[in-house]
Amino acid sequence: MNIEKTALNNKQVEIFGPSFSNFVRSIMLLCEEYEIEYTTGLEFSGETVEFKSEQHLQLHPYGKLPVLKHGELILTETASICRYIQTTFDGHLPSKFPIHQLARIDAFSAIVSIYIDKALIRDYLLEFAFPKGEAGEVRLDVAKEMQGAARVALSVIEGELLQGDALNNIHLSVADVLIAPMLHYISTLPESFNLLTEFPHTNQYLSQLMMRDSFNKVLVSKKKW
Ligand SMILES: N[C@@H](CCC(=O)N[C@@H](CS)C(=O)NCC(=O)O)C(=O)O
Repeated sequence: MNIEKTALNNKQVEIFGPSFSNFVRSIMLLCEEYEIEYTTGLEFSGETVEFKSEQHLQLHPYGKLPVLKHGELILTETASICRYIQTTFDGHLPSKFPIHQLARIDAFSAIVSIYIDKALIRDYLLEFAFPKGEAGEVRLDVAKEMQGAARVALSVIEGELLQGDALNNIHLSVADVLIAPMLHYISTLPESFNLLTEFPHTNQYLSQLMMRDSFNKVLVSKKKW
């Protein structure tokens, strides 16, 4: 109980994972929004933890990133981490989102973390970020093959923007911070691979989010694909 109370006053977290990861970026966005101090990288609890090492597997049984440390609490899975941060640091949350809307945001966050991330990031963007061609080149044919599923993912987002209430509300939702780093990465792809241009509401939504200082700070692209 005392430990939990202390946590509420402790506005410092460690994020285990590199700052280029879209999921790490989701947590960084929330930290920026709530003015929480954070670190990123493979340093955790004062030690360097190698990716997929025994230590890493103790933190996450499937060796995934990110992992959060807040005081005594160690937490995995980005959507759960974001929910924890929002409920811990946003005293106004109950008045921002009615319970049914919060439940729909939660459900859409799962859709984003599981299916949309796979289609946009794992199977598509990563072809550019970590090219797997024989001479280290981007396999454009593979990327093209993945465009169908990426378009489906973007149409799910477009549909949610038009008919749902998980995204683009007056107040930022966990689903917003999960989706924004994914969309931002897609927007940085070479012209014929930037599928965002085919989805006007989604494109506009990203532009609006990028007007926030925190998004502008965290969602940077150093890489020229
Ligand atoms: N379900 C996890 C997925 C996290 C995830 O896939 N993270 C990527 C980095 S962005 C990762 O750990 N990739 C390494 C791997 O899959 O082996 C979450 O939502 O946090």
